[in-house]
Amino acid sequence: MSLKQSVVELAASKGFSNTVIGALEPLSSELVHYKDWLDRGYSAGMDYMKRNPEQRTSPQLLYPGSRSAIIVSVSYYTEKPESPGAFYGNVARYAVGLDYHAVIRRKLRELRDLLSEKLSLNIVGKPFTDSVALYEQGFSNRHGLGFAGKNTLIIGPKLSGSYNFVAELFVDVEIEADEKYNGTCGQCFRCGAACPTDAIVEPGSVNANLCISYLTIENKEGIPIELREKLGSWVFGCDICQEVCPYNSRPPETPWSEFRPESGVGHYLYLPDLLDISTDEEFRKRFETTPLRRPKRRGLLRNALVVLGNELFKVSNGEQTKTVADDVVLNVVRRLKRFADAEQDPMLVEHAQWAISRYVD
Ligand code: B12
Ligand code: SF4
Ligand code: SF4
Repeated sequence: MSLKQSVVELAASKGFSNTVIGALEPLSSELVHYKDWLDRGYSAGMDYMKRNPEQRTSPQLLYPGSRSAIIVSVSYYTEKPESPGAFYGNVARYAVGLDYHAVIRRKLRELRDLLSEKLSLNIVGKPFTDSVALYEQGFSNRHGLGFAGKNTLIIGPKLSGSYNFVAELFVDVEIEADEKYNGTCGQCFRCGAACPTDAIVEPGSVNANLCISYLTIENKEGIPIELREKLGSWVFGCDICQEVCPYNSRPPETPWSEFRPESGVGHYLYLPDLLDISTDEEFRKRFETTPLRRPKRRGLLRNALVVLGNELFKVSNGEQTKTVADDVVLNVVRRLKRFADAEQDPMLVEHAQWAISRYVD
């Protein structure tokens, strides 16, 4: 069995869905698209994306001594139950369990040790996912982990779909690199049609300024008023452009318990309770081990206020499909008023007032 076959088999035995090998050459053609994306202002407030695009597209600079990269994907998909009802916010599937950065790094270290043991090599390897200056989309697309869908996500072969993380183990052994995978979206552009904010500005380009995922996770400011309604019930991230994708019609479930909803916050958050988190310390205690820590208390409460406003609008216009008792609704309005009176942050106060204004008596 070749070295590559062994790597692929051992990675599969650890639960990784797809594994390919990347060569450490500069991603020169990908850099052109990346720079164009930046020039159009699509990176919004993510200043780290603007820093040194050449470095991001130079995998050979990332870890001196490495000779190849084992590029893997792993499913984070779990079935989403029906919403428990009014005032619950939707959590994107990638975030329902434990923080993937730590989980994947640990699994990749285990893979490195397994490779060393089974192949009788002393492999030095560095594991990464979504945490270093590497254009992972361009890199994994070039070496056939999947193909880049029109929603820009990597869609894996054999109906493994796009509900997958992408990660890399840079190793100091040379392994034959893989070529591009020739998948295609064909004539489909369902993701573009379904995106509530028209963030997929053209096939293969997402303008983060408009993307709910950006607005609720990376954005450090308020949510622009004209986009608040479009968030619907998404309190953290957004999966719409994946839910409508035909390649996700039978997604494989995650192989790891860490990504299951029981391990983290789950698929839905009861939003009025978030208003009781009054300090950063309390917030950390509740969310530290999950991806929801990223926007901090300020960001997550901002999102919750917008979704509560949308829920109040729905309830008071009879658009909520499940019956909600009047006293429950009035209690939410009271909690919002209390929050607006006690909160020190002007941005959050403004969002709370907006939410209250969405309730039509
Ligand atoms: C910044 C970022 C974001 C931003 C910007 C997203 C974007 N599309 O650029 C925001 C906050 C919006 C975001 C959202 C999400 N993200 Co994000 N994000 C990243 C990050 C850190 C960088 C992405 C990047 O480089 N963007 C720059 C642009 C230029 O790249 P791109 O457009 O995606 O490039 C592709 C296409 O444009 C196309 N392409 C190539 N050449 C050309 C040429 C032309 C002319 C055209 C038109 C297209 C094209 O192929 C490229 C490769 O796929 C990566 C991790 C990393 N370090 O790479 C994770 C990453 C992309 N995110 C990920 C995830 C899971 C998400 C969400 C699904 C989370 C959620 N549920 O809320 C959403 C999906 C939204 C979407 N449709 O993109 C995963 C995706 C895994 C996968 N299977 O693809 C990644 C890889 C993290 C990881 N390591 O697993 N994300
Ligand atoms: S994540 Fe949501 S808002 Fe962003 S591009 Fe996809 S559908 Fe549009
Ligand atoms: S919904 Fe259609 S166009 Fe969009 S990524 Fe999936 S297959 Fe491609």
